[in-house]
Amino acid sequence: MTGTAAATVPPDETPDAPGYPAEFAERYRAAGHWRGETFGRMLRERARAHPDRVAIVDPAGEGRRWTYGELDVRADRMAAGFLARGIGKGDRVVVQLPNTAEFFEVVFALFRIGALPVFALPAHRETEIRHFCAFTEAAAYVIADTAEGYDYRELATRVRAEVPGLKHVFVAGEPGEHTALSAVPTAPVPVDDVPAPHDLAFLQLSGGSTGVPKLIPRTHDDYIYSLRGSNEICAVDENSVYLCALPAAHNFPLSSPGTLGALYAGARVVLAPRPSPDVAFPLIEREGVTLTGLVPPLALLWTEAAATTPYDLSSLRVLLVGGAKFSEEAARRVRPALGCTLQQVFGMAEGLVNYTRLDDPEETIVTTQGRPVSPDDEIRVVDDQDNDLPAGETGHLLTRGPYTIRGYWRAPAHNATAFTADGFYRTGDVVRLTETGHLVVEGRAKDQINRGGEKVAAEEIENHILAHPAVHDAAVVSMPDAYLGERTCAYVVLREDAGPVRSVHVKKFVRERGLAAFKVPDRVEFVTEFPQTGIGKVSKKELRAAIAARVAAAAAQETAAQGTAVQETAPHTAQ
Ligand code: OOB
Repeated sequence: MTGTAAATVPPDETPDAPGYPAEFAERYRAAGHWRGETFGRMLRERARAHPDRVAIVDPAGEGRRWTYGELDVRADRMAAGFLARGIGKGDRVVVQLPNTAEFFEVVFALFRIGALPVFALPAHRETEIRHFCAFTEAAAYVIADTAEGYDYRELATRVRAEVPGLKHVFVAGEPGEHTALSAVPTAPVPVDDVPAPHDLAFLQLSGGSTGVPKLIPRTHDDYIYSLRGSNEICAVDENSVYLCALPAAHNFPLSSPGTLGALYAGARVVLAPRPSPDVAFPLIEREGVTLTGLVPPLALLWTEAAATTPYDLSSLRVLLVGGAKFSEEAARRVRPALGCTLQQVFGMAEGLVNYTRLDDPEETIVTTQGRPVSPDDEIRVVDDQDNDLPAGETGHLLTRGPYTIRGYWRAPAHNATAFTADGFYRTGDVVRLTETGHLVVEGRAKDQINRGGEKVAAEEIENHILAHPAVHDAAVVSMPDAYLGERTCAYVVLREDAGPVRSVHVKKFVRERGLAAFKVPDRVEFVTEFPQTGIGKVSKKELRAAIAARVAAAAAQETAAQGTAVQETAPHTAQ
């Protein structure tokens, strides 16, 4: 699958960075959005201004605290080592690291030489990593030895056997048969061909709704603008302490305002190996964390855990919540439970980020998903035919602006439909604009499941299920879930001659194809045929309604059973 995807899109026929038209680039520069900064220079400038200030706190192992000066020197040495191994400007490097200090050492080294990190998540497995390495023709793949009980070196061995072009595997920790990351750094050397501000800085992953994840090309100029804008809106300055609790490579903790926003401001980044309250709360107390970002299920967990925690969370000023819809009910609990201001974030790796403002009325904070970062973010809410809707009506969100991409990387066919002719990105989100210009996310038109912020492309999973020899057809839809908001349900039609297949077999089959665990269907329903739409397509709307009804009925039954149990036990307890 991955090999063919790479082979069908010859690199020289499609631009790597479907660019911003000149008139827009000029406008964004004239407005002061694009200021000609690069990540490499940004770190150098901060290191010169305040070399001894702590930049990164990594509590793993015996704990590390790197100053700006130290991070700068480390990035230089790592950059020189990468260059010495033949990795240079424009080369792609798949980075799959947990929340450790090396993540920053590696990505700033790559930024400095103009090589492009491809941001994989620790949850990704063989199928995804093979695709990233093959499709981007990656020169190198950077991993940790093990994390959360998983051995990435074995994964790398398998990927390397399948992607011959992958020259290097660098391992933070014990390298096994690969190369130790610690063996890479050498004496710093001048970099001849430094990246320009309009050059690509990295490739981010799309949540996606297609068979394979698309790659998002972001430039230094556009991304740094989103950091600067986010810092201003979230009041991040040199006294801020940002806790990175979500996976560092994801766009939300990376840039909204995230670790890179914090480093841009000269603030301190504290890395949490896991986002659970038992790990994060002690770090908040110890480091005086002032802000962090969470997906809704974790925000719920934190608000519950805060009630009984022995840790002092009073340094926390702002909790950003985004990645999936945060219910109004849950949003109302944040301030009383954590004593901080909630900022809802509705963002996307493709660009556009919306925040509620710190001084918005509480009602706006709890009932909307914010408004855009930039005055030059263009927002359209349209009907199915791309006609603009009257103000306040619910429709498809289209957007264009100074930090929103104009196309995915090497995906001309997909770009033809994912963007309008005049460059608006079709977000796939269904929204409504309030009178104050805030957006309320009402739903989604894209064929994706948002599993508490983790995105699952239905088509991707359907393709894997279809590979099962007993499966005739598959349709993956979302089902409501009290904790994650949504989970995945796979409807499956078996072949007539298929032997007995159970739900666990389908789940195991998908897992064994080497996918991130969050993509394995939560539930499998067997049916003999799918409901159809008027024009003979599978009606996912009906499938969603059917599973939602079953989930609701089961919940009602459970509540009723509990009620009976209470009634039955009540006389006894009363005695
Ligand atoms: C963030 O980025 P992605 O690329 O993983 O996912 C983007 C999609 C959006 O198109 C939307 O469908 C959904 O995630 N989403 C939300 C949301 N925030 C994101 N849906 C409802 N309410 C929200 N607050 O998820 C992301 C990137 C930067 C900052 C924050 C989140």
